Amino acid sequence: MKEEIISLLKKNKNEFISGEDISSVLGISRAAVWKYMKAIKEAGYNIESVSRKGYKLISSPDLLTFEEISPYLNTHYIGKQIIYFDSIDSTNNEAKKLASSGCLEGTVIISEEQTMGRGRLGRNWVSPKFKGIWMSIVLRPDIEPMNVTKITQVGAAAVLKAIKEQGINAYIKWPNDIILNNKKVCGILTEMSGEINNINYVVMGIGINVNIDKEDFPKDIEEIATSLKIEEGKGIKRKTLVASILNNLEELYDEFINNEDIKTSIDICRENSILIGKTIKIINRSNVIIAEAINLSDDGKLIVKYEDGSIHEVISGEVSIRGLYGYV
Ligand code: BTX
Repeated sequence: MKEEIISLLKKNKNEFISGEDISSVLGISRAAVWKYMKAIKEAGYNIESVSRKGYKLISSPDLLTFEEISPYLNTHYIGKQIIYFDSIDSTNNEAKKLASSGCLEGTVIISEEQTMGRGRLGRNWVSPKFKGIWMSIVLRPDIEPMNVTKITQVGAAAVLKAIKEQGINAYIKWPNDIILNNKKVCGILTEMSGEINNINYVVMGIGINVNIDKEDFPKDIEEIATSLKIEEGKGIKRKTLVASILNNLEELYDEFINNEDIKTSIDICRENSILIGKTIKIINRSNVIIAEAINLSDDGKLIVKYEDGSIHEVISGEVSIRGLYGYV
């Protein structure tokens, strides 16, 4: 009911709507209107209430609910369902549950905080409340399972485009990080359920450090992690950034799935790569190889030159990449 009242207030923006009108439109008592209005104000909505005139919405908070994000969306299916949590263990875990019980493709699970956010290979992902974008998108691609790793590149390209639309110059660290001033500002975790030649679903988890302050990062990652706010010196509106990521994602993902064409995404990853031209360490379990990153192949593999001059293609999912002297 809170959602319905917020959407009524938004429809009547700049005007008062009376408690009586709200109660008759929504079929609830005046006392219930008053109770919900109190909860809506507590959630951060600035509402002017004047006796005999009613309620007027002055401003909305930067919450990542469907009501706040949807006005900025121009997608057909991604984000048409946004399942919102105040707090959750991991949006990827929830997305996997919903995906296996048949939720629609494009369903987005988003939470203001994660208590057990996950990175790749069982690593953790720091996800403090109201300070980032912690979301997972359920996809049902009709492609060969071996091509699923390419979806991470589509996600990275969508996030990079959205960050650039904010006027911020970031880079992609193949395969799944976005980098700002040599530190990690976003990570992507793509997980799949399927059989040898059939995909049930893919969950793409995106974590972006938006308004995190320096002191929010634990000591062990403060050298490698940063946020848009730390680097830009000002807070960024999360809801428009979410919408812009989903808008870009649908466009690039459709191109990949419908036309089997990943060119636009790979071009974005290549043009904005922080690795190409650098000497890197390729870490595969305890095995470390020093190589030069030369290019991205058209299907999203990292092309590297070993010290003996031989050329190899690295498939994401197998390895971690580090710079020779630091994170990138
Ligand atoms: P990754 O394995 O590449 O990165 C994880 C590593 O990054 C950690 O071991 C730590 O060193 C560092 N790290 C942890 N938290 C942060 C942070 N907030 N910013 C920068 N560096 C950090 C990257 O995995 C994939 C992360 C995906 C996160 C999303 S959030 C929504 C979804 N739900 C979920 O549980 N995970 C995904």
